[in-house]
Amino acid sequence: MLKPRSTITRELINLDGLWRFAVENPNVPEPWKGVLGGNLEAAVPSSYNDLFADQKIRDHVGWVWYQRTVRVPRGWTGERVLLRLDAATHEGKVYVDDVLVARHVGGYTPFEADITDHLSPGDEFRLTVGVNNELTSATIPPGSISVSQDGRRQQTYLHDFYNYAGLARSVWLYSKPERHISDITVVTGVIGRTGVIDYSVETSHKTPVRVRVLDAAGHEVSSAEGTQGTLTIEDVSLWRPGVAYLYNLVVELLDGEDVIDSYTEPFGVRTVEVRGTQFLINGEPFYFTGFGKHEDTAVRGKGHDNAYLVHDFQLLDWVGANSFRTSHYPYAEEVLEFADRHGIVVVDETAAVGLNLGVQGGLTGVGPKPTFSPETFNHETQAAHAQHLREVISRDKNHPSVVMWSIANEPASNEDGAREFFEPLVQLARELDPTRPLTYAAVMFATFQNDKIADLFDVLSINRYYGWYIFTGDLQSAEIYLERDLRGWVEAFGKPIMMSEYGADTMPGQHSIWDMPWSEEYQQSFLDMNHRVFDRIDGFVGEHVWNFADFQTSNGIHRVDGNRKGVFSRDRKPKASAHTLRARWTGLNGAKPSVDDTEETEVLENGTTGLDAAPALEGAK
Ligand code: BDP
Repeated sequence: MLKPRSTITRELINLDGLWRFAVENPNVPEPWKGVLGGNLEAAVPSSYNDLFADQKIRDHVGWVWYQRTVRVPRGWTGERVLLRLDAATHEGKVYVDDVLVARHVGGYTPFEADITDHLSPGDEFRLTVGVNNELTSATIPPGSISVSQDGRRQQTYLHDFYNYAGLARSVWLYSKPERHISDITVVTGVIGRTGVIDYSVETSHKTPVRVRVLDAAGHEVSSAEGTQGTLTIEDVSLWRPGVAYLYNLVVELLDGEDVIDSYTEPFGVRTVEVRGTQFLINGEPFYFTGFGKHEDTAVRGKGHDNAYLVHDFQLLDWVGANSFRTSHYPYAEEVLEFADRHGIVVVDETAAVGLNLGVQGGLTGVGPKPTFSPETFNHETQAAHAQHLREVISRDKNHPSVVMWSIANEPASNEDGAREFFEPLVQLARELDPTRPLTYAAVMFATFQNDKIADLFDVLSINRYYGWYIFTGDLQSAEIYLERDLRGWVEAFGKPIMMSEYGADTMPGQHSIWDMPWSEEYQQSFLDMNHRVFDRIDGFVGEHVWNFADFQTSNGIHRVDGNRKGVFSRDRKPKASAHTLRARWTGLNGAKPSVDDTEETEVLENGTTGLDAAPALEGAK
């Protein structure tokens, strides 16, 4: 799906700003039919939850309404007019005056409405957007809704980050010609010094197509005709981690000599490949350093913010990170474009977080239900996951920064039914994008002995909390069990392996000379312990600390104003561990840290394994 852009044939108006806002009201069943009642206004883009000093709005489960007036420029006569919402979390309904023009389920992917037939250029209209925050077994991510004793609807879900909702990304009005370009796919390869670009263009009508490649200075370096073909760039400048180089693909629809539509898609020339236990970018082994992140800041929740975008990337650079995972949902497109321009490598994750009922056990004393069954996560869930996958890959396929898709975070890959659930999704992802490796982040309960899906994927991403949720404060035992666990995966699957999550909650200002959980020193020692293990394992291709910054979570006794595993606080101040990481990562340039501690840890031979230790985690979370 093309991002709306202003070109010589297309105009673009940003609709961000303050919109009228109201929570659904049973007395006003069709709120789009007039001006929204009340006097609330909400910022777009922003999640709405933390904007108002009103617990009822924050906790509301169901629809909220946004509204503003929009004028279609008089000059757009003869053009198609579209509305584009970069996201409505988790479901959106769009009305132009009284008419429903679009409905979309899935909170982290864009959707559009062609509204040409509902108005005339020069007209002003009432744009009303309903947004629903409900999560069920038919949504990705999943959740469930219950009704409290006093009749309030309550949402529960299987991930810890707070269920922020609303219009957290931009809204656009744009024009495009009647005969237009509807999609572009760019796949790049390299032979010697020559860049080889396979392109394909979809158009609304059968019309001649011309494509031209411009280098960063705007010089044409290659061209071709037709809706698909191969372009070559001599003496190509590659897109490399840390050294981004972007070309522009200018696609034009022609009517004789006239250009009837034009669209410019930036792209980078690079290759990605998994070979043996190596992850190769441009044929060179790449070692991931960085974080799992969140879209999360105070007040705006998951609202996209360019100031935080710039600052977060500055901090990534400062700390020596070369990559991050879009845990646990695809981020705003601006984030990927920024990564493209600045050479940061991205593992693009879907919103399939929490396909795991196992984590519900423990404290409640009630045994967990099977995750995959007709009554729990079933064909409907799988269909929602498949649709989400289509939308993510369609949106993000041309970003050079995206080197791998993460299909899910911590699914119950150890449970019966996991293979039946995931095998068709893996197949679908490979059909949609045969070029990028696939991974999923494996939960602690999924071990190399009981995991049912790892062989379907290219890279093993492992989430482990030895020294935090288990062996809390006992880094010596943690080190032994972590090493045994990771070596088991390496030996069982012979695939590249990376640590996709490891982290310890830390209160800035809390200090200790002992291994004291929550202290800044403990977070440092915890990371050091993990790093010693990683450096001893061949086939290890990367480390993503959990998390880049502290983030807001749902209410619960395990969190103090959110998850505190950030290496930076929520307002982006470094904890001591930021300096530990900076010392380790700076100057690596994608190479694996050298092993300066080659001493092997003695592995326990008493029969206990990481698998045996896992149940302790259930009670701990
Ligand atoms: C992992 C989840 C992540 C959590 C983290 C934690 O993947 O989303 O925030 O645990 O508990 O299981 O900090």
